[in-house]
Parts: sequence; structure tokens; C-alpha cells
Amino acid sequence: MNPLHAHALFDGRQWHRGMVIDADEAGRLGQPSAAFAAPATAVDWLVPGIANLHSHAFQRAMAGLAERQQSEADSFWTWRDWMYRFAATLSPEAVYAIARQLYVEMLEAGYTSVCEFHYLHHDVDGRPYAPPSALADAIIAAACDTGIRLTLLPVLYQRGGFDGRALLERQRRFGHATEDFLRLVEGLRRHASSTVRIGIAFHSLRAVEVATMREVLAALDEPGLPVHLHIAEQQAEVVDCLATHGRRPVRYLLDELPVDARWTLVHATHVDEDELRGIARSGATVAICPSTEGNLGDGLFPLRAFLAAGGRYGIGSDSHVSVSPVEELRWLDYGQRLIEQKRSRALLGPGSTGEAMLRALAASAAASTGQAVGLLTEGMAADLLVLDASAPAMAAAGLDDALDRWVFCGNRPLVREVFVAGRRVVSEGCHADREPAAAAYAATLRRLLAA
Ligand code: NGQ
Ligand code: ZN
Repeated sequence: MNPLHAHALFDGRQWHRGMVIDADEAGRLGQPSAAFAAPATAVDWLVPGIANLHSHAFQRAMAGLAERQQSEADSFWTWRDWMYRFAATLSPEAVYAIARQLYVEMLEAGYTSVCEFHYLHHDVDGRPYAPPSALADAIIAAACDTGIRLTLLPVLYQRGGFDGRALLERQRRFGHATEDFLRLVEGLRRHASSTVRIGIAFHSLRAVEVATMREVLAALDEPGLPVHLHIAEQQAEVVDCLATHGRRPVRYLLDELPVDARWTLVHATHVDEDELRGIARSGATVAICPSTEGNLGDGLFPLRAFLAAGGRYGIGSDSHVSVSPVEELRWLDYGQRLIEQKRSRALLGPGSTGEAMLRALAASAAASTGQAVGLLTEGMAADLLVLDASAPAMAAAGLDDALDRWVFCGNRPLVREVFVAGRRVVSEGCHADREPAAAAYAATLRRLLAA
């Protein structure tokens, strides 16, 4: 990366005027320094790239295809059946084409890293591929080819519910015996690099017993290992967990496992005050996925109470009905506004709502991804965005409102340049592979939908 001169740099905590930043060979930032004479090439608005904390890449290809009402009782659970049927059709080549297109879109939207919650492991008949990591390899290849930073979270998925029932036939591509899972993770760790981190995930409390989680954590422990799981997204999970364990899901998790800052709880939609305080105290991040949670009819995360408890959160695009950090953040705040019939809910005192939310994302990104991302400070990754200063939405912007304009001002994308580890991957709003990725994706979808 050539040194970048910025008239205004938001480092994830605060604004600085007239800065120059530079990255080393490994894509890490040096100390940002004050630029006295900004050259003509200086950019106006330099901000941290966004970490996408929750993704199921293959679901991108289903977006818009599951919106036809089948019955008055359509729900998350009927969507899930549909999703299983779709997942049953995918080959490693298809997963690569879908993930590549998705990651191009993510980069163009301003996501510079993605946590891939990867549970589609085996062949259609449930047998392991040779090698068993074939589908994970497709995800890694898509990330490396597009230039997005990846935290790959191979998912352990073992049973069909709290009562210990076996996986359904349609879930057979997802399941592992514990030893096979440990072997998969060990094998994947060989792919770790400066932009690929291997973490782990447990699909949910429904799908993995806590005793097994303890066993996996003991076997795979390493400093800062990201550990993600879905939790309390639907009321039915709360009801079933109460029936089996006499406690609500988040309470049960916090009681049974050493949840700390390495953990990311995905959704955590249905939580009471005590659980909220418990999550905040643990230092875990909540990955809120507002567009998917809205699409699936999950409910609204109680953001205000969580902020009051000092909790950490980030965002994820999850099922990818939307691939836009801006749309996630709008929905995050608008959901709260609609409940409370007030404005600017994502912060507890006066200030910029957009800036407050972006500060929260910057603060949680490193722990949740297990990588040095989020803040644009010395030693952190040079994962950054240049916003389009020439866009009408940014006309006469100032430090007080630049981030609110990006988040709240219309639908024309304002991300002009994107760098990951100091490497430019988007120029003038366009990824270099936009066209070939879209063509391969369209061919893949034609094949899948014709079958
Ligand atoms: C998933 N998706 O694993 O893709 C889940 C649905 C489940 C979301 N939670 C399946 N959005 O939770 O059992
Ligand atoms: Zn999910």
C-alpha cells in the first residue's frame, strides 16, 4: 500500500484531521502521523472496514427464493426446512461460486472481514468428501481469491434438539462425531495465514451438548480462539431449554461454560435482564443480524438494556437477504425506534448515532474474528474504506455528520475504495472480479434451479 493521506480519519474511536497512514509488508498499520501538507491525491473520509460476524455463504443463493407464502403458519422453522432442501443440492464447485460472488458483494459494501459459520461439511449422502474439508476449502479459496479476510468457523452439529434426538436425514451433511470434528479443525489450521484464522463454532445448544463443548474446548484451546454459537433466536428454543434444563438458553450457557471475550453469541434475541447483564459481564460479543432476524421473524434484540449493561455487539449478514453493513445498522436502530417510539436509540447520551454504532463494531471486531481488526491504530490490520466524497449524500459533510450520512442517507453505495491488509481490492466502488464472479454465479444458479 502506498501511504494514504486522509483529510479525515475515523480510527474506530475518534476522528483525526490531516493524517497519513502506511502499512508494512504484512498489511499492518504503522503509527498514523499528522500530515502537514496533504497532496492532491488525499482522500476525504477514511474509516475502518467492517467485520461481518456471521455468515452462511451458501444461503446467499436462496435470497429472494423463500418469500412465497406456503401457509398462514410459515415461520423460521418452515424456512429452515426449505433451506435444508436447498443445502442438499450444493457441490463444492457451487459453494465456491456462491461464496466468491458473495464476498465480492461484501467487499464492495464495506465488509473487509467475514466470520463464516460453516456447517455444510459432507457430501449429499452424508459421507465425508475426500478430503473431508472439501467444502471448507471452497470457502477458503473464495475468500483468498476475492481478498476478503476470513475467520473460518467449522461448526460442530450433532443432534436434532435438546432431547438428544438424532439428526434428520436432511441434516446429514452437517454432522460429525467429536473426534472427526477435532481432526477436521486440526487439518484446517494448516490454512491459517495473515488473513485466514480458524476458529470453532457450536451450531447451537440444541445441536451440541455442553459436555461435548467442554471436551472440544479442552482439545482445541489456543489463545484468542474465536468460539461462536447460535443462541436464543427463536422462542421455541427458550421453551425447549427451560423444559429440558430448567433454565433459559443464555443462562444455561453462562452457568455451564467459561464464556469470555473469545465468545460470540449469535442473535441472543430472547434474553431477560439477568441474561443480558451476564453476557455483558462475560465480555462476549453478541452478533446481531438485523436483516435476517427481520426476514425470519425472530424478534428484536433488547439493544438499549444491553448497552446500559456495558455489553459488546457487532453485526452479521447471516442469510444474506441483505449484503450491506449500512442496512444492518439502520435496522438495528430503527427496530429500537419503532418499539420505543423515540429516535437515536443505539447510544446512551448525546452524539452521532452512526458513529456510536461504528464505534461499537470497531470495539468488538478483534475478539470476535480473532484477528487484529476494527481499529485503525498502530499494529492493527490495514483494513480500511474510503467513502465517496463526491457523492451528493456526502456534500458539505463535517466530522459530526459524515458517518451518519454514510449509515442513514439513502441507498447509493458510498464505499469507493476498499483495502484489506493494505491491498486495494475495490476501486471506484468496483471489485476487480465483479464481472467474472457474477457470470460464474449466474451459471451456477441456472444449474441449481434447473435441477
Ligand atoms: C442456520 N440460521 O444454521 O443456518 C440457522 C437456521 C437453525 C439462522 N439461525 C438453522 N438464521 O438454527 O437450526
Ligand atoms: Zn446463523
